[in-house]
Amino acid sequence: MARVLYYAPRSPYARKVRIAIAEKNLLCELQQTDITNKPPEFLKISPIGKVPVLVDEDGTTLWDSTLIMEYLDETYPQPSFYPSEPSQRLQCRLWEELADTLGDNIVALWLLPSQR
Ligand SMILES: N[C@@H](CCC(=O)N[C@@H](CS)C(=O)NCC(=O)O)C(=O)O
Repeated sequence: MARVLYYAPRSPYARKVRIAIAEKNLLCELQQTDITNKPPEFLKISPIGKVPVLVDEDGTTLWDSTLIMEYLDETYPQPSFYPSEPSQRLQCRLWEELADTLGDNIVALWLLPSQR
């Protein structure tokens, strides 16, 4: 089956995953998803109702951009996104978490209201 990424164009979390997919040169269908009026088939695979959601070629389905990034890096290691050395990896994850937390605030203040 084809790999599919459920995304919204303005989602910074989906964009993070789209960049990793492009850098890793993976074939992937992009399924644009209306997060203000979520289709039932999307809610079936996304218990938290948020994009991004990745459905991999073997049917592996996962959500949350950070979990998707870790999964992609472990499953398709070239080129690698996270450093392998533990302290460098931790630094990278800390910056990613900081960016995601800032993203949460931006999404709450700006992106979602302007899409309604
Ligand atoms: N922690 C999640 C956050 C995902 C997220 O907040 N996505 C937003 C779009 S930017 C969403 O789908 N919101 C829909 C909703 O809250 O109903 C991740 O990193 O994937």
